Amino acid sequence: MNWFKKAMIGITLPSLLVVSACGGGGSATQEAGGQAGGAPAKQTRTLKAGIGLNEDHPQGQGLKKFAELVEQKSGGSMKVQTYFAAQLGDDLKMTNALKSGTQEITIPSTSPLTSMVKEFGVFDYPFVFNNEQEADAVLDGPVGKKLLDMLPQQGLIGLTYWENGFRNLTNSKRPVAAPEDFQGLKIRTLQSKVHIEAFSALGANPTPMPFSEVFSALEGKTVDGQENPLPTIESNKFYEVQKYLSLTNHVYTPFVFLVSKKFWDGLTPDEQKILQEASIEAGKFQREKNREQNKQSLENLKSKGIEVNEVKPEDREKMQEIVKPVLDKFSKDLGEALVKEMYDEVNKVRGK
Ligand code: TK8
Repeated sequence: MNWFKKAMIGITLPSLLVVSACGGGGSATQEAGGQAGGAPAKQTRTLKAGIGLNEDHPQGQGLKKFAELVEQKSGGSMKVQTYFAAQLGDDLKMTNALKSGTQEITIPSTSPLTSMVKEFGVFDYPFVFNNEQEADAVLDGPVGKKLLDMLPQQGLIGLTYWENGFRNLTNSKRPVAAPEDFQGLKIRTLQSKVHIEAFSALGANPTPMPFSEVFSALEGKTVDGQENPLPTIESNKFYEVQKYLSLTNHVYTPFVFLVSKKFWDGLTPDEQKILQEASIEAGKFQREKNREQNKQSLENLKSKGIEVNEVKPEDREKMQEIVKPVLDKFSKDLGEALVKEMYDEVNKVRGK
């Protein structure tokens, strides 16, 4: 075959290029013969992207949007294979797969990443944000950037933040409205020291575990409760195994959009730009969907029969006071300047 025919195949039939399913560094295929005739070889890359939540959850919708955008922006030369519902493993397992280069993309909660970058613990502080706009300001501002900049030394590239959201407590024992109601409750928590110690301070019995084990732990009563944003409580059907939903809104969890550094370093600047732009664009879409779904899920959960209770502002303040010494202790370790910068940014949004 002469160079012209080869080039034509590259232009008109890129989808016929065979893509090998190798693991490391994303599978890339070059047409045999490569540069020989002067026409640059067309590379097709296939990226494996996995998340912990379901396809119908805003995180899943966001990932599908990201895949579409990457395919569009690259003219089909980059393809994203999507995996939902922890099919490729939980947040930590997938993040480790990125480090070793056997998976290209994942979008975990920041909390389990505290075992790699402890400073992510500042996002586990309860009662920092009152609304999503305050979270956006911190995540999209210098504090969020500082944390993303700590990822490359862990073999990870952090492109942007998506939204997991404000967490609410569910349990099978009683409505939780005041601090005393936490007493003795066995609660599944995220794998984060800040979460574990904050729940202990409130008198609960925290049991950290990966997300995919939560439903059966609730069902088998290994734990009494768990806490997650409303869209997750609905999408993962926790209402089937929980009686009470308390609108604690006690903490906001970000998702962080991660790419394997091993893979990233082998990309052209153009390819990197495509992923960067697509992750941010899809992130805007995902945040919007999540905020809509949050309202919708509250209605849906009520109609499923879970008993919902509010938390009075004064009880929230009491909870805040109880966890304060825990947070002061962590700030010494995570960096008082960083923590201050986070609160300053929030106060700026509040006009203080
Ligand atoms: C999904 C997790 C989950 C998180 C948790 O992978 O573990 O409770 O809130 O949604 O990131």
